Amino acid sequence: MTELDHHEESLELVSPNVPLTNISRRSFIAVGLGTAATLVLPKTAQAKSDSSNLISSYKTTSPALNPPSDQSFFQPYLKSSQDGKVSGNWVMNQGEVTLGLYTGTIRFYADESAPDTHLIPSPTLCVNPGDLIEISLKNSAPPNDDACATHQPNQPNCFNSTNLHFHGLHVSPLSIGKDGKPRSGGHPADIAFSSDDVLVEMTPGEKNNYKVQLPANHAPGTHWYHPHRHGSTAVQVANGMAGLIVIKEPANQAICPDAPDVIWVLQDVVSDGGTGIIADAELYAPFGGNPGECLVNGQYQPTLTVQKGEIQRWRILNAGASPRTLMNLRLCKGTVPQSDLDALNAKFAPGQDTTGVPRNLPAEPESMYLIARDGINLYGKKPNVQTNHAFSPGNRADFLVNLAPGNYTLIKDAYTGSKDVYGNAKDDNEAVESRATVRTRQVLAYITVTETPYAKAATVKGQFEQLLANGIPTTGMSSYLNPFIGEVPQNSQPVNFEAVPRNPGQFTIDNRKYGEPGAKFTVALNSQEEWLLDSLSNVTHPFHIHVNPFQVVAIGSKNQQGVITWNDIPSEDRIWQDTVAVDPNIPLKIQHRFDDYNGTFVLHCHILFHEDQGMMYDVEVTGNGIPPGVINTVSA
Ligand SMILES: [Cu+2]
Repeated sequence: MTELDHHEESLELVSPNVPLTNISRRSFIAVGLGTAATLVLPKTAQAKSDSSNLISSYKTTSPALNPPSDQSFFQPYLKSSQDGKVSGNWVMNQGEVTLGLYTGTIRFYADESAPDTHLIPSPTLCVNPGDLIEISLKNSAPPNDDACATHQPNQPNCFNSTNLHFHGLHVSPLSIGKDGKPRSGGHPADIAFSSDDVLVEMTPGEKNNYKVQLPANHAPGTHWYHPHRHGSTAVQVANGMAGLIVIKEPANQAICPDAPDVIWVLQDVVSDGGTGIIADAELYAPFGGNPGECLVNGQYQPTLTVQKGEIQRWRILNAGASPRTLMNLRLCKGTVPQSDLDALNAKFAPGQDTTGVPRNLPAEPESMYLIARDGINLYGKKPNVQTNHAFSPGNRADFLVNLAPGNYTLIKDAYTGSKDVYGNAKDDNEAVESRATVRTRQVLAYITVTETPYAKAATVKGQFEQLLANGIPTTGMSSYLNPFIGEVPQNSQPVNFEAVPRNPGQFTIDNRKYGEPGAKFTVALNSQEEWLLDSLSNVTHPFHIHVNPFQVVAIGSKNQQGVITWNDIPSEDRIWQDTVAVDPNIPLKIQHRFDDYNGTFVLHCHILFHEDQGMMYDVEVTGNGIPPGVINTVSA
């Protein structure tokens, strides 16, 4: 037995989140380099738990979603609601984890019954409109370091303090106090339960109950959850703390109901230059050129096998936290080797002349059919056929794919910006500057479509053709997605993102950092407003706002004198989303309505390293809305 064989055998008991093939490659690299890292590997294996420790309520397939024919393509564990409720007892823990090619001591979610078994990505919660999400979360991480007690405002801090955010959900942003009254933030000692309240703070040892009541008319969609405590958000999300929330389509809104669902959670691991993971304060240093890799469901470059005629619905989440994960998401024909992308990355090394060098790899494109952006269906529209999708941290994209037998490659290419509201990527000659992404292209996954016929091919084909002919029905569309009424007043306060990257960076909105006087919008319940978003420095910032989605209604073009020419989006082309990349010199007008829920929540840059360092505002909706834990019984 060779040394390499021995290591592979030692690692067979790792959690199923870590594929053996990845370990093999990592072992191979370590052996090939002749470093001491090989000696560490058996210890890594011992530190992990056998997958049989996992409680049986977690599955990777469920009748709630149509499973793909390929049962070996790893899907995150899944919990489905029963009798109107999905529940879990979770801990945030810290321990040694191997992700893709790297190993490090990082923070993760785990089930209370197996607290040392990391769930990366975290379980997919599969629910229906009107369901209750009930999560008891205990912070089992070690105590915070000494710097936690003395940190300055908007300095990354207290990396072991946490909370929970439900990104994309139209739910209350408040908690209910032990006195029975709605409240914002505080510690669990004063809280009976929380809805989507990101002002809550859970220090190590504290436990909080989350009861997130979806309204009966919640739109179906692909959403997600992650920690959102200002100061430690980026570290924890970058460590891998994120999971999907799928709100199932009611039968009258179903899109290609027999198409199998494939979940793709894209997470970025940032490495220390060797085989270690950067997991703490060093993450906040400007690191556009840092090594690392983007994983799919915790796997490095997995292969998805698809049967002939198996039209699939891909639900893709960009759970990245850093500028590295701004990307163009491209499906290409054929097998693109990683070496082709590495070669192009090398041409953008600092100091290189990139004149005439293509930003996006020349490759033969394959079509994907966008049916939802940020989880919200393109109601009343036909699927948007795309080959290159500008995809920012926080975004979701639901695509139908209809692939002929053959080989394909899904790649993370350099970000070029969006040319429209559907996220179609700009061509090379109009690409926005994106320093972090021109050096981090990679293969995300390989797809092989076999000649084996898919059992339900004829049924799915019929549904797909009907969808292409008729578009996505508006039947049952939720009231909070209705068109705006009359003139939408413009708020005179702009959302101007300004970044001065240094260590620590200077990240402001309209010259204010989070918590400073004026770093707040106050709006009335059920009012509608138009806001202006702009990036005043040469960096892209993805704008995200909690609780209510918005529509981009105009895309600007700023000349060198700062004069903006506006290109209005025709009303029939407008779509709903909750996260939009704001590129330099391309300001946006958005319209949103503050329906149903009062209370304070936040808007922020979804490059979470920027958020933690100040790029966040409070948004207070005044009035009497639906309190936490109360269901809105409106049926549409
Ligand atoms: Cu930013």
